[in-house]
Amino acid sequence: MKYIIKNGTIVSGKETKTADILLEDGMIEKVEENLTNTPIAIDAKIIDASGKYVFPGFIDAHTHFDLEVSGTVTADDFETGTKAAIVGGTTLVIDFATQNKGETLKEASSNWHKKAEGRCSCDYAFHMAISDWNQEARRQIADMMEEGITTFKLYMTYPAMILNDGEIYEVLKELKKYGTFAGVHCENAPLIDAFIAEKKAKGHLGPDSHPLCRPPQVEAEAIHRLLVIAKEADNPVMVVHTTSKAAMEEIEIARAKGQKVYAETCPQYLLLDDSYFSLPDFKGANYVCSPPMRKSADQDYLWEALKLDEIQTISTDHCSFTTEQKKMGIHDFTKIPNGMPGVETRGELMYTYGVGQGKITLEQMCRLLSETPARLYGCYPQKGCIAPGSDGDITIIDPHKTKTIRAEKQMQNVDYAPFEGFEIKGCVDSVFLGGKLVVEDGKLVKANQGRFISRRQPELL
Ligand code: DUC
Ligand code: ZN
Ligand code: ZN
Repeated sequence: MKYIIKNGTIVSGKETKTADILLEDGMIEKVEENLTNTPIAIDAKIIDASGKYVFPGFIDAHTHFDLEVSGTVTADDFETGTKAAIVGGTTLVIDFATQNKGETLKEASSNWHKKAEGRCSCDYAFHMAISDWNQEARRQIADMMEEGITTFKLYMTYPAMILNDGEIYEVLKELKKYGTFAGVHCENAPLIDAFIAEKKAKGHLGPDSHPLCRPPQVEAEAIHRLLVIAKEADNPVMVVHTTSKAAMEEIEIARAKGQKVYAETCPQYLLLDDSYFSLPDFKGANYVCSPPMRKSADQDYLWEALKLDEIQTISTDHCSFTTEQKKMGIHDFTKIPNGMPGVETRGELMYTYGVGQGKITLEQMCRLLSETPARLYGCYPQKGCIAPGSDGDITIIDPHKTKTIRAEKQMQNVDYAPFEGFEIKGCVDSVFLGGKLVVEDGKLVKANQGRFISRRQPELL
């Protein structure tokens, strides 16, 4: 099927313009004015996008689907997670293939391919999370690059995945040889353990203790340390899920000294605060994620950083558990599986509360959700771009359409919605994936069209 998306306001990282888009054979064939008046239009289906915003499909570069955490498995697997992603306008997720200790990187990659293959309703790619650094892992970085798994992830906390500072240094230095970088989860693990021991000794075992054991300084210290390590390794690094003013300040100081540092944040750190951890009836557990949400002053600081282009990407850290799973920690907050859903709501939240409230521009939204992740993660201009030759991945937002976020209406396989009751003004209307119309009027009409995206080396912006 051939489509012409007519008269939409096409958004790029640089500008907005009104034009028509011809989609054919999975690709964007033409972006020109008045295509519907040409012979090309005869056998094309016309989609009228007048008054709507036409974005390159959104990329969520931070999801955890079908991941084992704390003795349970995330509620969303690749089937439910990518259905939620696509109705939210995300046409590519980059999930974390995770090496368990004792496994090789190739085994981890093969495990993740098995989890995802044939089940995805949006395109998917993998970063490789290295949890066991040894000679074999070092050798297999080359294999990962060959396979199109061209970016990596390291954890400075979580016993199952943590690497020490020396190991992080070695990995970052090795990645430099391949012209690539890692995203790093920055928290000071021993300090968290000491704070937890104090809370437990006092009998403070509820979810409200969670943020107190992982305060902003625990994150900021780890970021500082990571940036010292990255400087020694002489390689750029991505600080994932940046939550706070203290965290951003560490990044800004390093940048001021000439270091290349990328920063990612997530909607929960922009729109939710730490008061959610104190919700009654164990509802605070639904918000337990690491690092935790902060104060409203931190939110303001992050919005300002977005406005100043100091943050490069907005992803979700989608890592969902049902309220039943969260109950694993009913008597001990450290047993609550960490993570929240979010893959479905990111685009609409960022449009409504970012663009709609004048905090970011349409062009910035395009850079944060599409163009920059595509560049940094080695798939631009195949993704992240509306231009002839790019994949036919398009997300159309209707700025006049409204809704209220409700758990019972969501595709995410969870019985609660972290943004329950949030009003949306600017809904995902239609989504094209590989030139196919897969979401119409906000509803999934064609499932299972996703394919694996083998990526190239990043653009080290
Ligand atoms: N944080 C979470 O809350 N969940 C998954 C992984 C992470 O870093
Ligand atoms: Zn993390
Ligand atoms: Zn994560």
